[in-house]
Amino acid sequence: MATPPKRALRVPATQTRTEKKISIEGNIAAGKSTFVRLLQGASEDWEVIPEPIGKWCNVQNDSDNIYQELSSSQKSGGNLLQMLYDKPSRWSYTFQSYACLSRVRSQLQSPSAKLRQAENPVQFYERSVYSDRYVFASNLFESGNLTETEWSVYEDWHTWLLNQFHPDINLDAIIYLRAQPQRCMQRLLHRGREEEQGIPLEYLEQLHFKHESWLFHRNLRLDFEYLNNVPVLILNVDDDFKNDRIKQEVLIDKVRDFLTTL
Ligand code: UDP
Ligand code: DCM
Ligand code: MG
Repeated sequence: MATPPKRALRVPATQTRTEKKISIEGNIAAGKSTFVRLLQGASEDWEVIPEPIGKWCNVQNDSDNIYQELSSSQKSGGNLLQMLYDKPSRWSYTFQSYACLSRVRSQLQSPSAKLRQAENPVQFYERSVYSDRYVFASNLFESGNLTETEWSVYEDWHTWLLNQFHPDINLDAIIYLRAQPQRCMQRLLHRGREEEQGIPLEYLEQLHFKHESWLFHRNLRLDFEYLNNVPVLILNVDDDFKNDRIKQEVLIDKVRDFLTTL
């Protein structure tokens, strides 16, 4: 008898899910990964889903058995992030499709067994399918790196896909890590991710403007009605918090207070 195809297990669409889903948004190198690491250590009830950037820098088909025969050095796939920054007019559509696909896949993971036991479970995502579209893809379209056709195709499948996964993938809240583009540039250079070293300040300014319009001024037109009313906590992270225990505690306290309002 033929073996049925493997399907990823996920929680069925339900209004009764107990965990809150919160996205951590912010510009490139604002401090999101640093911040979610803090959250991970701050409560047993909190779980973090990092951005799947490893996949974007080494694209490969997980289900393709051929790779099982290869050594790890031979497995190396394309570096889509590098390709995006080298030639955005060629690779923006491919990158944005893959970024969103891999994010949907990682964000539909069921909560861990530990989280399912928690009294007040929270899943924190590093970014969301909404910043993929309303910050990055939209900005690439406005700067001429996605054609009208590519943008229409992207918008069409993005809306359809999210509606299929509604309400599993819906957010209960957003935390916006707000930092000046100059500060992000400093952190980007300090982090030294090779693919990003040619990013100009102007690009971070464009992305900042998009975040501000979406999450600070809240005047961006969104196709998902519920998102207009999702609560947003704004945390200023211009000052270094990575190396300052007091600042870390202040930030975590703000998150705890925010959670009590949801
Ligand atoms: N960073 C820092 N101080 C902070 C926050 C971040 O020095 O208060 C550094 C961090 O160590 C990293 C860089 O800034 O080298 C970017 O941070 P992260 O990767 O967390 O940013 P993301 O791109 O995830 O928002
Ligand atoms: N990125 C992008 N488009 C997206 C999501 C991310 O171009 N939809 C890029 C921006 C950064 C990297 O991927 O170069 C993510 O890193 P970070 O977490 O530092 O913002
Ligand atoms: Mg990060």
